[in-house]
Amino acid sequence: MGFNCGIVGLPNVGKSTLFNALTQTAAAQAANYPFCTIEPNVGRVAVPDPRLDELVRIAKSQKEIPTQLEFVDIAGLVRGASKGEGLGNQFLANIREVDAIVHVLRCFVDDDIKHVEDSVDPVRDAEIIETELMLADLDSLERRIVPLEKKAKNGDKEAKAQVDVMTPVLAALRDGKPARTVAFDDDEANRIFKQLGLLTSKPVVYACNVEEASTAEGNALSAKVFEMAAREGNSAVVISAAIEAEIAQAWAATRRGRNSCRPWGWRKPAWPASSAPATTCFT
Ligand SMILES: Nc1nc2c(ncn2[C@@H]2O[C@H](COP(=O)(O)OP(=O)(O)OP(=O)(O)O)[C@@H](O)[C@H]2O)c(=O)[nH]1
Ligand SMILES: [Mg+2]
Repeated sequence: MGFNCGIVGLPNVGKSTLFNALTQTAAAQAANYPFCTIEPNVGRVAVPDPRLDELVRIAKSQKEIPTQLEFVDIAGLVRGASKGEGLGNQFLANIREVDAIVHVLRCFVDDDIKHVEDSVDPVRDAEIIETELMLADLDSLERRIVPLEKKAKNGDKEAKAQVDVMTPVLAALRDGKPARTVAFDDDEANRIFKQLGLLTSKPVVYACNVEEASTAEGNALSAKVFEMAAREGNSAVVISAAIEAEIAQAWAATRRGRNSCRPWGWRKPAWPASSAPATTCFT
């Protein structure tokens, strides 16, 4: 079974550009105006794994089917989205089922690319998005708990178990804390918690979108995001979505020209493996 990631962030920060880089396509329209994406873009990429190559070799398998990562690129969220600002928050339903959230944060300065908050501050932006995700979770739980409480009062055990999980999560959300801060120590409660599909219960990877020159080391803005991620127990990576998308598309075009990675056995490309597209074939 593959792993699914939902890509979130403010408008115009590079979400679709990153989606195109990851999927080696130009499938998602990426353009310099907020709310360019309206309908979600869904793409899958194969994850290269040298261990699988070795198993295929030993077992002399006819086919090698690598695991897949699915990415869902959705419309940008803005401050007040839960109250209908911008495009609202209805499209978050498209990422309720994902395993992890990739949160794209603008860490590049470029006066030609409009920022909806009119200044570049990735930590503030992260808080805006996290607040909107918490409000979406709060709204969804508040609607779901009412009928369950009635059932629980009438002796429905499953409903009672769900209410027992939802109640501390609601308290945390009302207190401005994400659902992931609530811990349960029994398996059944954890199963119910996972089934709630709360956006703020999912692990987050902050993708710091920096200018090309800072791809290797990051910059002062991405350093602040790394500090925030460490405090929260989340992770962060540095990317330059624009240059990654360019490389990925050039690489995909070359590969189409050659038909496939096999049977020629390609040489390692000039750029380091860490910045190579996910479906790059190394031999
Ligand atoms: N200078 C610079 N521009 C970038 C970078 N990444 C993306 N952009 C530009 O920023 C603009 C917005 O990029 P998108 O990928 O469409 O942004 P988005 O977050 O999907 O925006 P919405 O769909 O409107 O929410 C485009 O013009 C991109 O070329 C970057 O690393 N540096
Ligand atoms: Mg977009």
